[in-house]
Amino acid sequence: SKQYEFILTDRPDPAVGLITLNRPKALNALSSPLFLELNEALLAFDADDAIGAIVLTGSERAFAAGADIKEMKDKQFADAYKSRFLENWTTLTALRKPVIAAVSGYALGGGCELALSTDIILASPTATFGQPEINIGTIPGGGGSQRLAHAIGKSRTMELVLSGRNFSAQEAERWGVVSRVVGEGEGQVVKEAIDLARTIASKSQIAVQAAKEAVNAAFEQPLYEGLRTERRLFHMTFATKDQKEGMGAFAEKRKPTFTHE
Ligand code: CO8
Repeated sequence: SKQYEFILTDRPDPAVGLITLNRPKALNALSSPLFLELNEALLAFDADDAIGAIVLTGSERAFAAGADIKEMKDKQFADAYKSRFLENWTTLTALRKPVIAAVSGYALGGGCELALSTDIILASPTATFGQPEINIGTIPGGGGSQRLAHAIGKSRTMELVLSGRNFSAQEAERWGVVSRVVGEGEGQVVKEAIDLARTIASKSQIAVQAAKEAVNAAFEQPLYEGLRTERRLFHMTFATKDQKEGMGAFAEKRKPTFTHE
């Protein structure tokens, strides 16, 4: 597979793409060059028909400690605005395939926002989340104020974003920011994320894509529209071979073989 400078890519299973952020000396600070590579790797896995789900992770010490402060510190408004600084962070949210974040260590600022942009977050007990931008004279810019507010409500989001205090994996689990905290042990969170990705990849890709689109509608549309989106996608599945195979296999008491058609 392609060699990158700031990330590693791997295929722990033929149907699973793994991307590891790899700027250890900077705690995986999300520089622009890193983000270009990340987007390239995400789009390549997304376009690969053999891949059913993608896992995104960092190191034991840091998922990512934020956008690169050293790169940003002298930036001027005109340049940031004209170049749409960091707008390419939204590439991840436009993928068809599910992305699972496996978070160990620091997920701060843009690192927390990157995790929040994925579809499912699994956390190691060591994970530390936070939006500390207020401590350096700015505010979240990668969706943190919006996605946290959706996930955990106004009062908690205000407290975190205005005070800049970090929150633990346990708090993140209690509040529903992450789907679960996995057991202790080095590499455990990545292993469990790969297992989950493999499970998802064993389903019909069309059904998985439709399910992801339906759940996202709950965050992007009013309830009435979201319900209609879901129903239309549900009806759509009846035009697929995978639905015939899935329900046929159930009736015949055998395991389905999905062909993603
Ligand atoms: N940017 C650049 N370098 C970083 C960053 C960062 N965000 N975080 C850590 N580093 C570097 C340090 O400068 C240090 O480098 P060096 O060895 O050259 O001095 C190295 O990583 C190791 O860090 P520390 O020595 O500080 O390690 P500690 O264990 O003492 O502390 C912390 C770890 C607590 C994580 C600490 O490094 C820290 O506070 N980091 C900054 C956290 C932060 O404020 N993040 C938010 C950044 S702002 C942001 O993300 C805005 C997002 C906007 C997104 C917009 C999208 C559209």
